[in-house]
Amino acid sequence: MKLGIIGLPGCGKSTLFKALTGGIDPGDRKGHQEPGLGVVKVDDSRLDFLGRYYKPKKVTPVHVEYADIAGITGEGKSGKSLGDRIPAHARQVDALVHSVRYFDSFSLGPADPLKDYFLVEEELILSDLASVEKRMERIEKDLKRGKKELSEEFDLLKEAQALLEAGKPLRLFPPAFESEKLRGFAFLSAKPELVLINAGDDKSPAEVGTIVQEIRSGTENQPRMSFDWLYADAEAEIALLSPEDAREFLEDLSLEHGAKERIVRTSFELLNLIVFFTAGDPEVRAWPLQRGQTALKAAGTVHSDMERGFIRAEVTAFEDFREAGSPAAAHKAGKVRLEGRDYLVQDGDIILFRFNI
Ligand SMILES: Nc1nc2c(ncn2[C@@H]2O[C@H](COP(=O)(O)OP(=O)(O)O)[C@@H](O)[C@H]2O)c(=O)[nH]1
Ligand SMILES: [Mg+2]
Repeated sequence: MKLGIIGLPGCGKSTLFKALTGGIDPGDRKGHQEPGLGVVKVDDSRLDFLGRYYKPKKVTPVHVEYADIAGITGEGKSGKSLGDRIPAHARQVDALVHSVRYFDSFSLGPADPLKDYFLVEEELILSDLASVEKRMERIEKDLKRGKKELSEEFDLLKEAQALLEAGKPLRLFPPAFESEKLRGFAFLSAKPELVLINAGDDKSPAEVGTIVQEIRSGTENQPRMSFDWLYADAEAEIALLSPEDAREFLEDLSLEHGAKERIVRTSFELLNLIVFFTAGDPEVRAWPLQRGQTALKAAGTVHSDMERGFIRAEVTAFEDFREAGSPAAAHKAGKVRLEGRDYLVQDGDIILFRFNI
């Protein structure tokens, strides 16, 4: 899972990146097009439990990759299309983390989160509009040459264009992320987006709540969006501390978990991801999976051979395993289910795939 942090210059992207990755410093990236990259392990107490039980050589958590993407300049109103100024990396991520400044800054002035949010959204929309129009021009020529098979794509693009021209993101146009014809464009305004308010420590949770509410109503409950907030400056410092010291500071901020845990959780929800486990001696491992996917798809996540030669899945819900205390006890209690390829995997399933190739 790859998440790209976007936002206006000085909104706190690099600070946020540090808070989320546990202190990795993306450095001074001014003028760089390469994003800072950081990989974070996703903590999961269920995985820890399985690790303690099996004592395998290797315990592998889910990993989340964050990219600190520079380059959104917020000059959309000047009439220039900024499509080419948004780094290509932004298209390759599974979701955007849109960082919004809610702290006053000496160089940038007082915070205006609502204005900043929509400025960046406009950039995403303009960027997508540029891609759509470029492709439409191309297709128009091909259609004249008789390539009729492109007309369906053209019609979809035309609908997307109308929406974008009205200043709306493609999140509102499901074919933009569902249709085979359009998915490949990786439209920015169609990506799942976590709006993350970066608050100064003089802002109260109630004040942040008001800002979130304002952006929410301004975006009219668009799908594929979620909201969260943090004190990025403080959390970037906390991310450097030992777990014990960190806990103390988090308590001072009335927070139960650090930004790292909270934001990963919100991102999982946003992307509709669940976790299943494979457990045995050489390796105990957590795997991310789209909610609503089948056992066959889960098998393919682990290994393509398991998908090809799939026979069945032996499934134990994590809570049942914990209660039973061992695989044998789980069997005896009738908690190990034999499931076929169409079984819908549930969050926390421990799965043994039987396959034959
Ligand atoms: N007061 C305050 N300052 C912050 C916060 N987050 C970032 N900053 C400061 O804002 C400036 C820009 O932050 P940076 O993370 O480099 O922004 P970027 O340009 O988006 O990567 C830095 O001086 C940060 O220390 C915050 O939550 N509160
Ligand atoms: Mg930066």
